[in-house]
Amino acid sequence: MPVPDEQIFPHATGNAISTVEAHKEPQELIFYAGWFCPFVQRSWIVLEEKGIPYQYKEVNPYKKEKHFLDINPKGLVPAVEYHGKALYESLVLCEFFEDAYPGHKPAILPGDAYTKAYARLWVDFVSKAFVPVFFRLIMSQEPEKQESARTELYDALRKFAAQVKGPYFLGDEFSLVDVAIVPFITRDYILADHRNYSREGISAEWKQYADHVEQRESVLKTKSDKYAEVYGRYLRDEAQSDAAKAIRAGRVIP
Ligand SMILES: N[C@@H](CCC(=O)N[C@@H](CS)C(=O)NCC(=O)O)C(=O)O
Repeated sequence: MPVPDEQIFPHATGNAISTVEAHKEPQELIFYAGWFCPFVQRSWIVLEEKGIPYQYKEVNPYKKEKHFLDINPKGLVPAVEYHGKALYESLVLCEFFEDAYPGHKPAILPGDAYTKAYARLWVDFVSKAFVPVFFRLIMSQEPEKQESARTELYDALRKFAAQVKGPYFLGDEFSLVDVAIVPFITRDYILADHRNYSREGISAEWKQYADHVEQRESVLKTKSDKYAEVYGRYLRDEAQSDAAKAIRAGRVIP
């Protein structure tokens, strides 16, 4: 029997347990999270990078409970309540944290207008050219569909890696571009185990970048060790998440 989405493992595991434990106390910023979610990990990394006080609340978004739909009508994690007002969308939240907590460093977007716009261009590339094909490759069952998704994924990551200044995407400073992609790097062992993916098969630049960025402290602090159990539903093409339904229907993921 397939495991329904609403019965996923209920809490963070691995390194992320102690980060969750350290953020139980009420704060003016409530972070509604799912430990397993790569989009959550983006916003969580920025909270940890900046040392912003937040209260972590685990939500199972597949249950679509009313109290959570009141915060995010889309019913997706991550979401926040800030002084009683709600916001959601991982990348919007990352920029919100930067704007709402200007005293909390490091900045995740460069001060220079051109470089900031350039960073946003590559965040957009991650959202459009990489994330959908990451899910499509995991969900593909037939060998020829896997092959075509893998070719598309490799092509996107080669283009991305060719722009990496090193060690981070923009050079010495960790930025929103790294934040946007690193949760998927943390989970790429699932592709390596099941979809014939390898970092070195993409390019030496990609491997060097991926090996380095996944060791960032904020990434390690927000990392769980049970991702493979969640992605089993995707690997068997049984997931009923909004993203999985969109990928199957050829729609843009929500
Ligand atoms: N575009 C959203 C995507 C968030 C998202 O898809 N979250 C998933 C978990 S990884 C979710 O809440 N899924 C619940 C569902 O699909 O019903 C973002 O970047 O925040």
